[in-house]
Amino acid sequence: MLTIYSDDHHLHHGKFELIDGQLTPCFEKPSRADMVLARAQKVNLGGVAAPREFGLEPILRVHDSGFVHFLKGAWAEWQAMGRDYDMLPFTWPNRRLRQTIPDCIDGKFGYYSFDAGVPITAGTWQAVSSSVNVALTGQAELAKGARGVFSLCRPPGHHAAADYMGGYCYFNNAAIAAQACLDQGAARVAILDVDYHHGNGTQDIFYDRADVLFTSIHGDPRFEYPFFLGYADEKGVGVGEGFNFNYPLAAGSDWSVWSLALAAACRQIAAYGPDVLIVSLGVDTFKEDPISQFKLDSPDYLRMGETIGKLGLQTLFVMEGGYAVEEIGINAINVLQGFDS
Ligand code: Q9C
Ligand code: ZN
Repeated sequence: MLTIYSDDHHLHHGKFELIDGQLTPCFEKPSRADMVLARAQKVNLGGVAAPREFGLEPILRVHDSGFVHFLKGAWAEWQAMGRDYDMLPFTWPNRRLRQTIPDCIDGKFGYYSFDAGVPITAGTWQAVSSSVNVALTGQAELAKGARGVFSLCRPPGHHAAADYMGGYCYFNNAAIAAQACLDQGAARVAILDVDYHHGNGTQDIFYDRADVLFTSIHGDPRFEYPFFLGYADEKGVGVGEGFNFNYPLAAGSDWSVWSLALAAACRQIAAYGPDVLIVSLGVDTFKEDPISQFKLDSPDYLRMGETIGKLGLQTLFVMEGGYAVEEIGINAINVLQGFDS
């Protein structure tokens, strides 16, 4: 399987995030993607190609134009305030607050985010733009006929909605790739989100649509981030009703439990009959993951890939989370090797 990868992700390296009441070095760091790339090369997964440039047009098919331009100009605005350390938001338009876009950078950042897990640095715009190009280049390879392609995206994307970022995610790489498939003539795209966290951004983007089926297996939001979306009764709305399926699981879930949810999700995907499958591939379900509470082991990822492969669909794998850096390469590439087997 071909891997699409750009070194530009190194340009995004936030310093701190707020965890358990403490400013902690960011878990979402460049070594994550470096380790996945190293493993793909070590096992000869199937070559590595650089992304092509797609510009803003495919991003604007999914994201709000005000949001995109805020992100593009944010660092310059921050610097104009005489600030040269990482940007972080700290106030959000909660219930009964005005949904208004203030003039100042701190107000705008709050408006266009839902948590403080999204540091913006000097290189963030270049990194997030390249991450989208990595996803779109993978989609283009799929359109040319590949059975499976791996877009080694970093930063990840599935927590980002049309007009807000959060949870280490800025642009929703998987959603942008799905929309590109539709814009090139696909009738239906299925998304399978196997990251430990619910893909709230992806769900929100396609919630009122029938042309994208969204399925997600994740830590139950009653106890796990993102807390405010990802419950089993979220089925879609309007013409989108019946095209959204969440599988929230208890803390401590291992493969015996997780694989039942995967089987159920695969049945939904097969019944939908999509032209293309996009997998939001997070491996933070791993038993040693520092911020997660599932118990998958490295060989389980081979079985995960095999099960996905049995759907017999053209499949784009888009990298999302996974914070056990030592094993992230083995686990992510195991999914792809299982798929190819
Ligand atoms: N104390 C992805 O995996 N922070 N994002 C949790 C818990 C947010 C994860 C803090 C985790 C976001 C792409
Ligand atoms: Zn995650």
